Parts: sequence; C-alpha cells; structure tokens
Amino acid sequence: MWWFLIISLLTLLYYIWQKLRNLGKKYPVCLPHLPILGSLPYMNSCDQAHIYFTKLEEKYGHIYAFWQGPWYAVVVSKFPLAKEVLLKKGKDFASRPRMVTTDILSGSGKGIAFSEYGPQWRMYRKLVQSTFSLFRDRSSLNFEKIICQEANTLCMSLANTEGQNLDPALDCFLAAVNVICQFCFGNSWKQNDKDIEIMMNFSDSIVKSLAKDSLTDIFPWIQLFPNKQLTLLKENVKLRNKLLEKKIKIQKEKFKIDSVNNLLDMLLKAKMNNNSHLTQEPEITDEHILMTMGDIFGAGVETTSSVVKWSIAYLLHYPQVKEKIQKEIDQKIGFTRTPVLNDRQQLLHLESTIREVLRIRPVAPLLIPHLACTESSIGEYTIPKGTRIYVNLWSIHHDPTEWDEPEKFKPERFLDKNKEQLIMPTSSYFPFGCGPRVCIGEFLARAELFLFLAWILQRFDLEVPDDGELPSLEGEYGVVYQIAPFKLKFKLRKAWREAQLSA
Ligand code: PLO
Repeated sequence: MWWFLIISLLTLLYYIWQKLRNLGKKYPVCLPHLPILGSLPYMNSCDQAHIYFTKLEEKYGHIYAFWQGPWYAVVVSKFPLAKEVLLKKGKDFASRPRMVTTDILSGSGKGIAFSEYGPQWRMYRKLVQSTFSLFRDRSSLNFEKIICQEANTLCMSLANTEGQNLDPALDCFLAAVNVICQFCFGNSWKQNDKDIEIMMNFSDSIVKSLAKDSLTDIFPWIQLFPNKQLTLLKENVKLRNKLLEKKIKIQKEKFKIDSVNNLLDMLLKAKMNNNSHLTQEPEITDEHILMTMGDIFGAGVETTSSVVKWSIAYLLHYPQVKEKIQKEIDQKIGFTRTPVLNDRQQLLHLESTIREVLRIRPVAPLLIPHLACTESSIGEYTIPKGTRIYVNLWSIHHDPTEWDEPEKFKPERFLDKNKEQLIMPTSSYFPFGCGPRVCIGEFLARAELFLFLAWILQRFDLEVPDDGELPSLEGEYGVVYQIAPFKLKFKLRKAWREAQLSA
C-alpha cells in the first residue's frame, strides 16, 4: 500500500515538474501515437516517404511531428522553415541521428556524411575541402581536365555501341567513378576492369537499403534476430571496404609527405602530423581514413551518375528541349572543339535543364536526416534536443505557391523572358542542401553534369529503344532517388559525323 502511494506521488510530481518546465512552450502538431510503436500504426507505408510526408502537410501543415517508434521526429517543408533548420540555426541542427544501417556503413559514425557534428567531423570535412582546393587551383591537377578526359572516354564507349539498345548505367557509373577516383587516389579504372561491375552492384544495393525507413533503424533491438536486409547490407559494406582497403594499400606505398596530390595523400599527411596523443586534436586512424574515403567516393559516384541518367531520361521524354540544347551547342561551340567549363555562361539551355532536373528529381528528396544537438526552435515551436529533423526538399521543390506548374518539366523557368540570362525564379530551391552540412562536392558535381551532358549532346542524338519504351520518371526511393533501369539508343549526329569527315 505504502509503495503504491509513494510511486503515485512521485509520478504526479514528475508530471507537474514536466508541465512547469514546458510552460509557455509550444510544440509542432503531432501525428497520433501509441507507446513503443509511436505513430507507425497510423502511417501509410505504401507511398514513398517524401511523397507521403508531402501528403501529410495537407492535414498537419508545414511543420509537424511524429514518433518514429521511440524517436521524436519533426518534418519541415516550406523554404523559410527549412532555412531556419539548415542555415540560421544550422549549428543547432547539424548533427546526425545514429542509426543501425548508417552505423554499419560508417563504422559507427566515422567519416563525414553520417557522423555527429563536432571537432572530428569538422577536421575531416576541412581536409576534404583542402583537397578540393588543390584540384581547383593547380593547372596540372585540374578537375576540368580530368572530367573532359572521362567525358571523352564516355563518348568513345557510347560510339562503340552506337545504335544499339543500351542501358547507360554502366557508362555513367564508370565516368563518375573515374573522376572521383582520381580525386581520391590519383588514378582510375579501366573500362573492362571486373571491379567496376562489382562496385556498381554493391553500391546500388547499399543505396537501396539505406534510408528506407528500415525497421532496425527505428527499433535497434530487431538486429538481434536474423534479418536478411541487414545481412545483405553488411556483406555489401564489407565488399566495399575490402575494395577500398586494397586501393589504399597500393597507393600508400607511393605516398611522399612532400607531394600531396589527392585525398588519400592529404589524409595520410594529416595522420603523420597528428598529435592527438599530446593535444586535444581528434584522432586520425586508418578506419577514419577508410570511412572518409568511402563517403567521398560513394557520394561522388552515386549522385552524379544518377543525375546524368535522370537528365538523359528527361531529354528522351522532351526531345524539343534536347534540340534547343543542341542548337545552342552548334552555334556557340560548333564541331571543331569540345565543350569546356567556360561555355557554361553560353549554354543557357543546358544549364537551365540541369537546374530543372535537380529540382524535379532531387538527389536526396529528404536530404539526410538532421538531429537537434541542443534544445532549439523552428518558427514558434520548441524543438527538444535529440529530435530527428526531416527537411522535405521534395515538397519545397514542388511547392505550387513558389513554382508555376511544379509537376511539369520546364527548364525555361530558369531563364529570363528573352532567354538570354539564367535566373532563379524563387529561393525555394537548394538541391545540394545548405548550411554547415551543405554538399561538399557541389562544385565538382555541377562541373561534371555540365561537361558530361555537353559532350554527349554535341555528338549524339538520343533515341527511344526499338521497343519504343520511354523511361519511367517515377523514381525508386533510397538514400539517393534513383531512376529505374532504362534503355536508349545513342546515334552519332549527322552534323558531327560530317564535321569529322571534312576535318
Ligand atoms: C552510396 C553507396 C556507397 O557504397 C556508400 C555511400 C557513401 C556516401 C553516401 C552515398 C552512398 C549515397 C549518397 C550520399 C552519400 C553521402 C552524401 C550523399 C548519401 C550511400 C547525399 C546524397 O547526401
């Protein structure tokens, strides 16, 4: 009897204390929820997450909460709210939730993309940024040169399969791999290397199994039971790590501290100069190096190759857009030279098309989830420490109050009335995220997208395959929003062929 009274009294006191603490605080509206299961029984798992979250806005508004099992999560759309999360209070929300799947990929939160906000993350990010500067500044080790080389190899390979029904996935993958490989290791893979296909398979499988709202990420104890999905992820991550370790081992032997030429060199040099045993500096271990390389490698490959495929698919659906781009290439570049980065100011139709593809099919429709490192606020609402934040970029890029006919593919929305200048019709657009966690490779990605597409369209016409089937534009949800496999025919353009003959 006594113990019952004491427990009741304590519960009551706790309840009153909580109420007092929260006095004056306002929280976002929350979906219905049950103990343990949270809001899951009330959520529809048929739709892709970003589309379902967008539908929920009709009922709950542009900021709402739900319980992802035991985890409190908030979804925001609308640009001003997202800007508060990513930019204005960027530091408050700059961390990442620890999840079973991303922990497997990142060796328990190492590397950059999935690691917690703090000195370690900052140090590795800075080292990657310094390597980017190397490749932007040095004329001998320059991104433009590297990308053009790979664009040339890509076009040669497409010319070899000219007129055949071709799935462009492998060629796009190889081009992106070889650019990032030169950045990471200072060398590249040959087209027929068997590692390429192995890599493409495990990378694709990892993308598909991450961020799929897998139940283990919500209830970590599920991993104690046999789980096919998780075993597959572990196997693929093991394959990836083995391949990277092999590459690191070979390159390590060539390392000279006074000649830093790529990301691995930069990390090895930092490791040699690291005084973590004497000072408070974060540690640099081989595993950290592996995970950082893995992040940059994976991000560089999956995102670029995916956007190139989306662009090709949209151009197949909208041949009139493709013709406008080609007309501009013919006028501004012609056939006597190949495209360079400086042509960006001139090829407005291509630039606007790339912008539109990144709008209508963002690489990461919900970005990567953020985590509140401290109690903070979004708009008038209090956000407790530890809240998972989903920024619904999909909804922001498809907001009908910001975009005219957002469901339609209209590259000209990024051009002024006279089609003479690129414009930004609204600020509700950030395909690379923004704030402290902004995509570190944005510059490289934009350069690759422009050059790969310009080179391809200067030489080739894109035609539907023999079965007349156009690519599905629906997309498959994963940590990268990928297009389903499709085929097309690359046909050398008549004008290009004639120019080559007369040259
Ligand atoms: C791609 C598959 C690789 O095997 C591992 C990998 C590492 C970094 C990830 C990347 C994958 C997918 C795209 C990600 C990137 C970090 C940043 C980038 C999530 C899973 C994006 C789009 O934010």
